[in-house]
Amino acid sequence: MSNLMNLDITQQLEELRREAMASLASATSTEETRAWHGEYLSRKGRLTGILRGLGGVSAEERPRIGKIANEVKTALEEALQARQEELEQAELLAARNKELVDITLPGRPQTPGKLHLSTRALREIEGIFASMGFQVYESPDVETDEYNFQLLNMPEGHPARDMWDTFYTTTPDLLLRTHTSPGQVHAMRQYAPEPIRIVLPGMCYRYEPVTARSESMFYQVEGLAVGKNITFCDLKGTITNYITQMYGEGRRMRFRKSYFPFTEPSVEVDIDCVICNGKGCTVCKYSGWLELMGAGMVHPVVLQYGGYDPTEFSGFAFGMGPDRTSMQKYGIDDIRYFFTNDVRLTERIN
Ligand code: 2NL
Repeated sequence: MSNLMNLDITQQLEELRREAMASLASATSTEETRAWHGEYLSRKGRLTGILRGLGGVSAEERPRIGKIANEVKTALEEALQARQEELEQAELLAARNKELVDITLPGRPQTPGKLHLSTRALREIEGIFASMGFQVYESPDVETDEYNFQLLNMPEGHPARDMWDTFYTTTPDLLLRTHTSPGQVHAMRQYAPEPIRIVLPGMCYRYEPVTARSESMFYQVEGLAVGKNITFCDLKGTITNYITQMYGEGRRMRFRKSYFPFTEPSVEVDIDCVICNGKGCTVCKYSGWLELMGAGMVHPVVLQYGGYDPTEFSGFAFGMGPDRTSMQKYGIDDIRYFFTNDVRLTERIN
């Protein structure tokens, strides 16, 4: 009876070893090896279960069976250790490969920086007028009431002041220019009585709600020519040449009567829509025409304020919004794009 039982325990141990080894070999993760440890080697595991049976083994047989049990235990522990290391290594490698950068892949292309569309428009316009002998003149964004209004034929209380909702500073009479025209007066006063031909690009400010069509800050480019015998024909010729260089040969052009306090007579200059060729589209709001600029002959009073004798001198002037010009030319439907720093705007013109 005792011998039978001993044989049985020895067999059980051998069986357990075989089964455990096979099971361990098929474990595919450290998680599985931990479960395997629980099943075979833990305090509640199957090896312990078999060894409980040792209590019924005779005292002479116990050392021999105990030795076998220990051998099985050691063998399983060593096998576990080896398998665990193997799997840990594989798991580490797999985790690393998942994050691995393939250094043989081509790099992401760097997009070269580009000038802002407003800057490009300003330079294009400046270049065209430079070809006709105009110089670029710049002046401060902060102006006095005198330069922004009074010297432009708008004394205090003049109704035309209502055309500009102005940002005032906390210093009396100091404001953000509502147009670049005060710079033209600076230029006249600097150069009179020499004849001048200048373009004046710069930021202007108006206290207006921001919409798709108007921003509270915006670029303006003004032009001014003062000299002897300058006529409305010179204005027409200059603007015609500008339109040809900017939009190509053969555009239709029209002048409509208008009003500005600083010019007389005053006009608005339109060309037929460059998007639909005058058929009507969203850019020209189905009118077939694009408003390019305001213009006119410099008002005698303004010439006088600028230091030129209006009986001897005359001049023409014009003003346009270059961002609006770009919108018309490239079909951009919202002026706010010019301030949102989205590089896709610069891609419009390439
Ligand atoms: C517009 C109209 C204009 C001027 C600007 C000007 C300047 C001086 C004297 C006379 Cl110093 N005129 N500038 C003249 C006519 C129109 O701008 O709608 N601009 C966006």
